[in-house]
Amino acid sequence: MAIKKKALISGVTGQDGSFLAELLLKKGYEVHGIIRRASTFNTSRIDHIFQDLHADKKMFHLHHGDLADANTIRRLIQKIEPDEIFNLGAQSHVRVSFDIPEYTANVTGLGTLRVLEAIKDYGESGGKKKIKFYQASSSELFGSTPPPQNEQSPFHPRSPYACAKAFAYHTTVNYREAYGIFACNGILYNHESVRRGETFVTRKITRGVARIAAGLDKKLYLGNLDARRDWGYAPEYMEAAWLMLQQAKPSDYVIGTGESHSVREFVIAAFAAAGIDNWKKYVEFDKRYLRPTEVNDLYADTRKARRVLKWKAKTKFKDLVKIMVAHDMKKHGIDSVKK
Ligand code: NAP
Ligand code: F7E
Repeated sequence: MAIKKKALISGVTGQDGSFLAELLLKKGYEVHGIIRRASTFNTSRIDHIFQDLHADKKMFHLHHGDLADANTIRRLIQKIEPDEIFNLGAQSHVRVSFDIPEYTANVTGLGTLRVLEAIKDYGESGGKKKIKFYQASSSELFGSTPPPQNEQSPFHPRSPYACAKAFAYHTTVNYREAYGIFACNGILYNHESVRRGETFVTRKITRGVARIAAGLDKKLYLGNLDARRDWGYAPEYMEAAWLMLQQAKPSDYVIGTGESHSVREFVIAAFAAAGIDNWKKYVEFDKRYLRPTEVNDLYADTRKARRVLKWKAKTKFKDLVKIMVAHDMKKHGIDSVKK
């Protein structure tokens, strides 16, 4: 019988972590996830996994830990001895990073260094596994670099979040070059789903539209409608993350759809999917949602991912909007989404 691979996921309770856990379990991995202690339940995105597993509960394990706590990270890696580590944990909200820059740098930036140091020490102290490492890098690294961006495009971070991710990106490359660790950066463009956090713009819009359709809200308050993003479907992006660690050599990859749309286009598509005319009647500007420095336009040049990983985004913009609107409408008992 083939030996089961073990994976350790930081950020397992987040959007991506939950999809990645499902994917790896389907592939037969034993999956370990790091969760933060919270005063309320924070496992709603992964609770169903325990129910779905039925008999074999030994395949999915959760451990308390925090990316700010190097001792625990180190201890978990030594105890679990994973084959692959996916570092998805982060303070991941760009707007919030302007309010808590030091915390963001600590978790999103230094957190990556802590995991890599623990991997390095594990190897140097006689650990048997050659642990592979995936870093959740971001298109935010490109910031004001004009699109399309690829693996060679210069970085120009425009937020404390992006600065922290730039530190993490370069640390990942450095540990690969300096210590021979199989470490990859997945430079992922925005990816969304029904599990997207409700304060990111796509989910805020689909949730708001559904609440308006249900008569619960009269207005949706948004910031900059002109920003353009390359929005893809999150489960597909976790397949790309996994593929990176299955290659013969470690490398860095840009992952996106190759198309950009404005926030305004997302709003129009979401109201249309809900069958509501005249979106302008409902959308109000609120300057609280502006950022001191904005990222205007991002879309990916994904030739490398297509060539090496044989990966390509499948879900198109309009379908993504419909998936999210349908889900949020259903919560209020409304079943119809316009074709
Ligand atoms: P998310 O939904 O915000 O999830 C973030 C995860 O990190 C959550 O599980 C969160 O735990 C955990 N976390 C936060 N602070 C932590 C800490 N101090 N120690 C340990 N874990 C901590 O983010 P996501 O959308 O799934 O994104 C996953 C990763 O990809 C992040 O690193 C993000 O920056 C990056 N990324 C995302 C996108 C995107 O479009 N989604 C694009 C590029 C890169 P709680 O549940 O307890 O809060
Ligand atoms: O903003 C504009 C806002 O917060 C998108 C994270 O996953 O993707 C995400 O970062 C755009 C920005 O995502 C509102 O100004 C307008 O231009 O949904 P967002 P993000 O900043 O692109 C990257 C790739 C990551 O790595 C991050 O972790 O939408 N916008 N009005 C608004 N944004 C929000 N949140 N709320 C508004 O009301």
